Amino acid sequence: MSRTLIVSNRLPTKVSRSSEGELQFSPSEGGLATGLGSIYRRGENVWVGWPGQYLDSPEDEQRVTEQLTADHMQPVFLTEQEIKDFYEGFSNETLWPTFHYFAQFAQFEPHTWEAYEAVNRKFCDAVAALAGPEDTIWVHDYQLLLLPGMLRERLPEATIGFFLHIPFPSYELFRALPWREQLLRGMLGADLIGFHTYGYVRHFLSATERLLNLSRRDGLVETGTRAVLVDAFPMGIDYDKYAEVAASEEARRLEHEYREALQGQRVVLSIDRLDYTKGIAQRLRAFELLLTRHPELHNHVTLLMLVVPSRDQVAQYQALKEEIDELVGRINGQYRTISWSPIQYFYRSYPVEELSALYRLADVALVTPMRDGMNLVAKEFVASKLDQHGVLVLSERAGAARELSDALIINPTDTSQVADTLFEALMMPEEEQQQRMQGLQAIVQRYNIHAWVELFMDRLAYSKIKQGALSTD
Ligand code: GDG
Repeated sequence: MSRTLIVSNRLPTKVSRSSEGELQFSPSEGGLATGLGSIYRRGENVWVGWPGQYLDSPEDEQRVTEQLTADHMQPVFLTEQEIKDFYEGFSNETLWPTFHYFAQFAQFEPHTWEAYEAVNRKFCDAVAALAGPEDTIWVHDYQLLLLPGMLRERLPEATIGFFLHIPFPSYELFRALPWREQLLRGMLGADLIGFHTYGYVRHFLSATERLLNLSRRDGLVETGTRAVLVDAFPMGIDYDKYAEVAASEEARRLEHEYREALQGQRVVLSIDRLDYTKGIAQRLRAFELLLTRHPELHNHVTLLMLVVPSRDQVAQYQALKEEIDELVGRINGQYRTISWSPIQYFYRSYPVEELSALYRLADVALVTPMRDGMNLVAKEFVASKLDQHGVLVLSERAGAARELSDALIINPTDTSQVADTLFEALMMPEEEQQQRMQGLQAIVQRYNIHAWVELFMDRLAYSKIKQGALSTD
């Protein structure tokens, strides 16, 4: 029977250690895990990836493997050095900043590149050991750009799809990478390469043309021996699941509890992983400007800001955490009263019911990344608004802005515009809110995660047929 093997750096379950040293299993946060969470358990499908924790004994590895394989997952274990060089190093200090236009943060270290190659090879071994000839292999994201090429060498006939969850940058950014040709060739091992938007597709095609001299025809890149299909697939969410949680007794109860505690405040909501790409500090400055410009809002509006800890071993993330702590302290220090705190800041992760209660509660969702492949938080907010009250303020530099045109679209570096738009959102008449929300819901409901998977898989099957036709031409 044919299966789909999903391959990504992180598994949807993460392993951690309790303070007593016990192994614990919990769901991973992040767009990929939440997005594909409902897919991988179907049939005989398997998800291959790292469980997010260094394990120092074969017994622990054995235990984790047993537990995960029983739930459709195949772990790939990383050594401490690999975590440092492959994950924190090349993935998060070279590729992540470069692809998000933070070139000034990018490190170019030959030893982290070597670790990146070695870990991609490790994943290749794990997938090759599992894959049957009928299986479809679907590789995800920037940590595994070399994997499709390695798999193609090992399994020339395999059906391989690749999807990039972050932006593909413009040629001028991409060409700074010393290993740019190898990275492109790695991706081109796939039969189908998917991105969230046509903008990213265009950047990728331009890079293959200018760096590898490859021509393209009908959306296919000709590599000399094969033709690779490249297309845009804007990722959706499990709409029904989010709507269902929002309708649950628990989400309603929590919303009621928070509403009581906030005593009639209007609520602006912000939810992100801690990341410099998400524009969290700029957002705080825009909120501060709103308070400066509109004293009438004092005591009446609260920014609820959830920041989920992420990559805290990387220097820039530690610096950002300090900057946020300081900004929140300064703004609250300046404006707070005995009964009002302008910003309620939480630095931890929450269960989905609590997130859902916050989505329900919010009058405005403020989503202002500097760069974001897609941004699922914006879509989850929309799906949770069962009463269609609420306004989405969204950065033009999130992939989601292409689809969600009924949001109030802003330029995240224009603090003044963000502050004014936030004011407009807070003042928007109920009827306009409902109209816009209906438009947003129609899009998010229709182009949901199931439609996304189906479309990607259909195109992958089509590209394979096309490939067969080309090789017999
Ligand atoms: C990458 C790309 C792209 C957040 N806090 C909690 C929590 N979350 C969940 C949200 C959402 C996910 O994490 C975040 O997804 P995003 O899409 O916003 O951002 P990234 O993690 O950066 O994801 C991004 C995505 O991949 C998919 O392709 O959209 O552009 O950067 O689902 O709900 N979940 C829980 N507790 C929290 O406290 N349980």
